[in-house]
Amino acid sequence: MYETVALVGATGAVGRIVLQQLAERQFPMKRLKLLASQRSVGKEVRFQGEMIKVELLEPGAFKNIDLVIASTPDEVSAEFASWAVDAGAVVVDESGYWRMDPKVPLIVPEVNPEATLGHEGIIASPNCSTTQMVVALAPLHKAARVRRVVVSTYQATSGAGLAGNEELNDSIRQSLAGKKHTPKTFQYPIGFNLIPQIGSEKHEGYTSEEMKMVYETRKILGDEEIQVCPTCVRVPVAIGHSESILVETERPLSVAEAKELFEAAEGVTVVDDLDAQKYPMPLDCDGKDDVFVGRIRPDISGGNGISFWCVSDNLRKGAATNAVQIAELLVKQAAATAS
Ligand code: 11C
Repeated sequence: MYETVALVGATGAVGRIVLQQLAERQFPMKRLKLLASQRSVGKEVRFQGEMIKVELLEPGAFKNIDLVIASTPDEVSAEFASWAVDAGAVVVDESGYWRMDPKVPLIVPEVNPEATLGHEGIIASPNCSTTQMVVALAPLHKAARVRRVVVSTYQATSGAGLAGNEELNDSIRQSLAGKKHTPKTFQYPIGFNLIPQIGSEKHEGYTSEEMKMVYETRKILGDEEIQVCPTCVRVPVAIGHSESILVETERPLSVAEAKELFEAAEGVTVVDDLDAQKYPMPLDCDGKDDVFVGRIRPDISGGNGISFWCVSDNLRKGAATNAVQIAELLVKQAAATAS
């Protein structure tokens, strides 16, 4: 089973929430080891009332470890994952490095849990903007086959880690003080601004973040014919990515049917009453694990689509919660195999 767990990247924005989630969800483990780069070695992190020292991420660090949950930059994951797998551990990886590897399942437990069964030691968790979108699209895809998606994102600064939120605060402070803010994490000052670029140019003017939404959506929903046209925008919000989504399905869906499908879907909460001014907003979704959907309406531009608004805590369902849910799925599958 998965009794000894190593968390790689415990001091980062996502790592901290993974720790909270392991405790809140009472993940059934006997020992937790914290690993990080040299910069964080020796720091102490509180977990369930106990202080745990961060140890060095090195080839020998995974001896007697059953399960690794990792939130690191791509290049770190590229290096350490084989150390862990060679030592016999299963890695649940939140970086972008392994996601599109054909041998690596890319998992959102509410959507494609069965895909974990063929894993060869590494399981990837998707990009946060993809995760919330596929949780919402999955019930529509199952019922009516998704053909085309046009999505614009409004992504929180915490998507860029702790440094992103520090920069948001600095930028707002400097702006209010009438001073010039020199950005380090984002391309431009983010306070009182929007930046229509996340990642670098990847394909025909689309950024790496946008192309993740294209490729990862197809892999998770298991349909290479789904067309996705994304625009990813950084906004001055600390936590919670929002998305405006227009989805076209093979079989036309009415608004009432789409709403019923959302309401019945695991991991989706519908907040949709325009007259009562009820719709999902980042401030309300901060600290929650579900994907929130509202503003469900028909495509009045002549297409066969449904338009909706989707918000989720990018550090929780977009990252930490999804990874811990994958770990829970592994435990469940191991118990089913053993019985
Ligand atoms: C952001 N979505 O908001 C990114 C962060 O591939 O896991 C996560 C990047 C990734 O900047």
